[in-house]
Amino acid sequence: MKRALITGITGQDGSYLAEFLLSKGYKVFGLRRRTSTPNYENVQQVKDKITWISGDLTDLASLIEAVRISDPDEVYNLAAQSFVAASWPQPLATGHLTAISVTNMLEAVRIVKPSARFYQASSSEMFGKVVETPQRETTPFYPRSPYGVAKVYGHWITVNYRESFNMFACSGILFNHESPRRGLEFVTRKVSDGVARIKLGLKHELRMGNLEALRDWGFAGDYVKAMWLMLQQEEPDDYVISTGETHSVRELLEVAFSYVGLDYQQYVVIDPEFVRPAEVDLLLGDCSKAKEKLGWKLDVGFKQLIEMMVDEDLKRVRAENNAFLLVN
Ligand code: NDP
Ligand code: GDR
Repeated sequence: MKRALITGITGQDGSYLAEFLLSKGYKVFGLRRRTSTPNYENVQQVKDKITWISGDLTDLASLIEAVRISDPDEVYNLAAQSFVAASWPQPLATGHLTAISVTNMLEAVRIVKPSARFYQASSSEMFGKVVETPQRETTPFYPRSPYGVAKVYGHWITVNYRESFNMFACSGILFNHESPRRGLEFVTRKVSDGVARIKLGLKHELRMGNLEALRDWGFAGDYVKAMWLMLQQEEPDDYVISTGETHSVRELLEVAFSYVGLDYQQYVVIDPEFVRPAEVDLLLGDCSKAKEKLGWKLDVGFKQLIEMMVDEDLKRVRAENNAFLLVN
């Protein structure tokens, strides 16, 4: 039975990856940090099948212990401060968590189990103010936020450990991917949750930032399969994972609101609070390398993804509201 250690397992990607690896017969170990209120929402269905290890990205001793306990064949390093907008007010925490902690994890693997295969969650945010379109593995980086800068460090330190210590270390340059488990502050989920609340009469406006930003949005459930495929190859390498389509935030609003029979223009208010100090205007990935070498493909398209998220939020908000009405 193969053994995998996942950091960031309580997040969106970690939860889909855990389910996927369990379905493949893996023994899954999940690193969990101490929080005042435990947060298992995303992993509810598989919580009891995961072997939990207490640890924090910033605490090398705990990561060494996590690798020792799990004795992994594969390590998926997904944990990070992952919200771009939060990286301006918290640049140093973002640097510690999203950049330096990658070295902590690589060191833990190098010291305890250097033969383990390592996946680093790199990001299309590294392309930032894009130098070419579409973006591919060879496109130079030009990050536009403290988050993007931190991810560039994480990417290069992963490449460096591969080249310095001959470790099987891969970096997946993933473009935006979403799901009903996406954090509520990210734009797709903010919109699907907002649409559900407006449709149910619980909210009357949705305050947004830059509607012209263009993103290449895919489904998280498809993207975690690419992570696994990267670690099954003969040689470690880096891959872009994307849909090859780009859509604006405005289009996202149109699709989500019209799905429930509403016109977004009657509800959306532009609020400078959600406009970023520096924006990534356009992302569009070319994932032909992943398609050819990994045989990776995506199943869920943009419209289907957004409608799935609206459906799930309608169900959840309706149930929460009914429960509230019953109690009060
Ligand atoms: P989430 O924000 O949903 O999950 C982040 C995870 O990191 C959570 O499990 C969180 O734990 C954990 N974490 C944060 N800080 C620490 C810490 N100090 N110690 C241990 N764990 C910690 O992110 P996603 O699932 O969306 O993304 C996964 C990774 O992929 C991230 O590195 C992200 O930057 C990267 N990425 C994501 C993309 C996307 O579109 N989703 C695209 C490209 C890259 P807790 O639950 O306790 O907060
Ligand atoms: P992003 O995702 O920054 O691309 O990073 P996010 O969904 O936060 O923003 C996408 C685009 O939407 C614009 N936008 C708004 N964004 C938010 N969150 N809220 C708003 O109200 C709003 N209005 C407009 C943003 O300006 C931006 O252009 C995500 C994260 O998952 C990263 O961890 C990951 O690395 C990248 O995707 C790839």
